[in-house]
Amino acid sequence: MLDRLKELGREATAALQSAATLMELESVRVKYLGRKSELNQVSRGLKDLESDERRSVGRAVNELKNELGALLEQSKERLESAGEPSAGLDLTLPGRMPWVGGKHPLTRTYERLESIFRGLGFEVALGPDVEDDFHNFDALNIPADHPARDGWDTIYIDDDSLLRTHMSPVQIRVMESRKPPIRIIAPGRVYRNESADASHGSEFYQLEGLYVDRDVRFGELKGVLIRFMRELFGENVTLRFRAGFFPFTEPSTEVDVKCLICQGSGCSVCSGTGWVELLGAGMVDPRVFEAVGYDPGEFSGYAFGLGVDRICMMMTGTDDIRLFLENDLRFLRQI
Ligand code: FA5
Repeated sequence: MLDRLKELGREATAALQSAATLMELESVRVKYLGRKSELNQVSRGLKDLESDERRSVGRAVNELKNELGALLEQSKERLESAGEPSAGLDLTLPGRMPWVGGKHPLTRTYERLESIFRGLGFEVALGPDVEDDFHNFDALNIPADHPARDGWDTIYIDDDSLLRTHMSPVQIRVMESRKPPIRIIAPGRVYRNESADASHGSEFYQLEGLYVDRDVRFGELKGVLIRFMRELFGENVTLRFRAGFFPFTEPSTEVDVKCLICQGSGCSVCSGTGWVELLGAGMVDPRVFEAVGYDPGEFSGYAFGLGVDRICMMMTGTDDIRLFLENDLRFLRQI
């Protein structure tokens, strides 16, 4: 036994002295001085030895432990002074990524919509948040005394300036500035003086689309909207085209998607109906063409306006539109 201890001592000394890193030193310590080391086993077996042998082996074990302990300290100092990092550092652990922020879910949704429509040949057009009556209403065939104005609860700034209630005024601005063919999308924030609930915001985002050329048909509008919805939600999305009314389109339609929050069984987002209205659309009314100086006998077109927040809700499974503007990082990090 004493011979074996001597041999063990020689091996451990050589290993401690030749350890090149603190990590290597730590494994040498575990091997020769750790709980499962041979030296520790000898130590634990002392009680089974005859008393003479127990005394001599016990002394040799203690001396060896002290010697190796001192050697371990020396080697540690040697490596640390040579610039080795602490032995507690586990280089195999994955790093901690710093939080670098990210895009708001509404921005991500808009970017996705833009990329789909760009792929379908649309370019982006912009307009001002503060509009006048002419662009927000009159040119869109909604004169001052028209009851349809009630449909947009308007926030006026003064007699003739207001916060745009929808993105359709950008259609007018684009048509005023150029001739067909026109194929644009107009994204932006809109404002309505209405009280918010799970699916209605008083500030929200819309994306308007407009295509004007010769001989544009309703079938093309339907085709573009179906293609767009399938690109966005997948080929199996269930859509519903309902007859609708907008003063600036005729005929008009509203398009609903089967609620992706409750899969159509009814929830607060779809008000228990199983369907969520995502957009309004239709063929541009001849009176709109007249307002911008186009000949309605020569040109035809379609327009649509979709709710970006509602689409974002469907894409992210968010069941309350108000969460998007609360800026609670716990929510924003989650989706
Ligand atoms: C309009 O604003 C029309 N300008 C859309 C349009 C454009 C029709 C071109 C025809 C041709 P509407 O008010 O329905 O329509 O709004 C369009 C979409 O915006 C709705 O389908 C819905 O997805 C979204 N939306 C409407 N009101 C709210 C609201 N309060 N909160 C969140 N999203 C809304």
